[in-house]
Amino acid sequence: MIDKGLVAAENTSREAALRADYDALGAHLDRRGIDIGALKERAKGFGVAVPSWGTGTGGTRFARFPGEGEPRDIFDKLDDCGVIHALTQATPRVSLHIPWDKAEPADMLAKAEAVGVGFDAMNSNTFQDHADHPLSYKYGSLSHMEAAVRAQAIEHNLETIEIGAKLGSSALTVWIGDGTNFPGQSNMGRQFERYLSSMKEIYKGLPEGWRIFSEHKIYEPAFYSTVVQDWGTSLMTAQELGEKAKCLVDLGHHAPNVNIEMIVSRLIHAGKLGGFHFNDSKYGDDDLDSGTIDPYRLFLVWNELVDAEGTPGLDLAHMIDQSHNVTDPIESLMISACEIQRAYVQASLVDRGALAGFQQDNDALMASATLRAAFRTDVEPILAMARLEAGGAIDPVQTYRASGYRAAVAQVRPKSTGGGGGIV
Ligand code: LRH
Ligand code: MN
Ligand code: MN
Repeated sequence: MIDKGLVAAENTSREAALRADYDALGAHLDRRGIDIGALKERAKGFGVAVPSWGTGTGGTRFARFPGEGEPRDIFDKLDDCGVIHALTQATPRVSLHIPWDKAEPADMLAKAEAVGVGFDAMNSNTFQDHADHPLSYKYGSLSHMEAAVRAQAIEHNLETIEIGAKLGSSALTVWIGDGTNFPGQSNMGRQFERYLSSMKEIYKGLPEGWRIFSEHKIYEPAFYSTVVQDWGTSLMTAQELGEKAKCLVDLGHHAPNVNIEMIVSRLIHAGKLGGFHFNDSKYGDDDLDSGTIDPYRLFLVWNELVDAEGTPGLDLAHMIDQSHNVTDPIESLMISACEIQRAYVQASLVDRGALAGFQQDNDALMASATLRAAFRTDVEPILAMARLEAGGAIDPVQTYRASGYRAAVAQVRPKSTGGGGGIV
């Protein structure tokens, strides 16, 4: 883990500059009628879950280039997640993927407690074959033609819930790769019906207080049609299943230029928004660090969420879903957590009264300028002060580098081999 003394020393070297920046920003916001202290408290209350699978180096469909000190198992991954939370104070939970993270639940709980994190939504996996599943998912899982394959996939989801229940999780995210590569390969209507009836079986197995999230994705691994390809299908699914079913929006799962913030608004309207997989992308499901390609889009998504605060029943699971090929995953996940938190704080300083007035008057120019005024405000001193006061690092990445954590774990974690891609 990261030595607390090191964090304190690193913070001491940056504290005077931070206080000066924070005071200057406070005076600036005060002139705009905004209380910096209230924003700092919001920043402190923010949390986004880290994906266990994001702590390892991902790959492309072509190759994987492993880094030093890659986590060997869920216990190493939890160590890494503990580091991310210790430094950012913004990632209190971890989202697990089964079977990738299968281990004795009591041991996972003990490890999580030791490193100071809890568990968010569980993820099932029927987009690849499992060593202990006799039947293949090559031609689908929950929507497969064969009842036996569907039953095996349903059973896996129920097992994932069972593991999650022992860990204190209360949600299951279902993403399937089912679809087709060629027109005519499958009857799209009947395939969707098979999917729905499988999901109904899983829904019946949800324990009290649990929710099920359906995650849509436009394409990949299926390249012609995908069973749960967009938010319309996801919404239909959630509506047909019932109250405990919600939709999960992975920002990378849409066609380029799709207005994701509007999808968010519609799902809130329907009472069916359940959570997010945050990441960024330029072309497809690129799984790049949040806020590194289109930070304005991230801000606009948060603008909808902040605007909807207080909506009855709106209870969102915020998670990151990324894959790292050329960066240290811990650094990338810290950057993402901070960028998501930044968008949240920036969205929190939108002058909503003024915005409503401009909308009422059809003053498009000033309405848009009102959003951009919030987006342009550099809230870094607020984020850094929130981290400092919560016991984190003013500069998480530099503090992490100074700690030598990666080199230290590389001593005990054997170098993993490269090979093909695989992570979706
Ligand atoms: C699919 C996806 C889904 C999976 C994860 C590994 O592209 O976004 O959430 O569980 O990637
Ligand atoms: Mn995802
Ligand atoms: Mn994805």
